[in-house]
Amino acid sequence: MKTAKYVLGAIFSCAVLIACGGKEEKKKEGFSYENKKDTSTSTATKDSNEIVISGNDLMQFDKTEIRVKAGQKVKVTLRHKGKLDVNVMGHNFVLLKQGVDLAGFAAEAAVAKDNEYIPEKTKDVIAHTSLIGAGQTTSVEFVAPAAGEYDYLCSFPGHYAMMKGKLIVE
Ligand SMILES: [Cu+2]
Repeated sequence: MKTAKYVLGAIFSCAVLIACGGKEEKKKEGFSYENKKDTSTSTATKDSNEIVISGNDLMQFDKTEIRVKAGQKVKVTLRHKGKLDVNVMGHNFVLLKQGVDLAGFAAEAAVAKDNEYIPEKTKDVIAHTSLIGAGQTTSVEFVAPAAGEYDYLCSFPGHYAMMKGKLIVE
C-alpha cells in the first residue's frame, strides 16, 4: 500500500513537471511574438501622419517641432505624463492659423476657463484637443493645412511661454 502511494506520487510530480515545462515554453513563444508585433506597429505609426506628443508637470512638451505633409490627414495624440490634476497642470494642444499672435491668443484663452481655455467662437484655431490632467490621453485629427509654419501651444493659463512649438507643413 505504502509503495503504491509512493509510485503514484512520483508519477504525479513527473506529470506536474512536464506540464510546467510545456507551459513555460508556450509563454516564451508568446512573449517573443508580442515583441515582434510591437515593433511593426511602431514602424507603421512612423509612416503615417500620427504624432504623439507628451506634456509633463514642468510645463514642457517633449516635442517643439512637428513635421507633416500638406493635405494629409494628421492625428495628434497628447499624453499627460505628470502627476498633477487638470485644474493645476492642465494641458492641451492648440494649433493656430498663420499670422495669429501667440501672446494675444494666449491672453484670450486664459480667461476662457469654462471652454477648456479655448476662446469661444474663435477663428484663430485650426485644431485643438481637449484639456487633460495627469495620466490622461487625448487626440485630435485634422487635415494638414498649406505648406508653411504654424504655431502650436498649450492654452492653459501661463503655459504658452514654455509649452509651444512649430508644426511644419512640407
Ligand atoms: Cu499646459
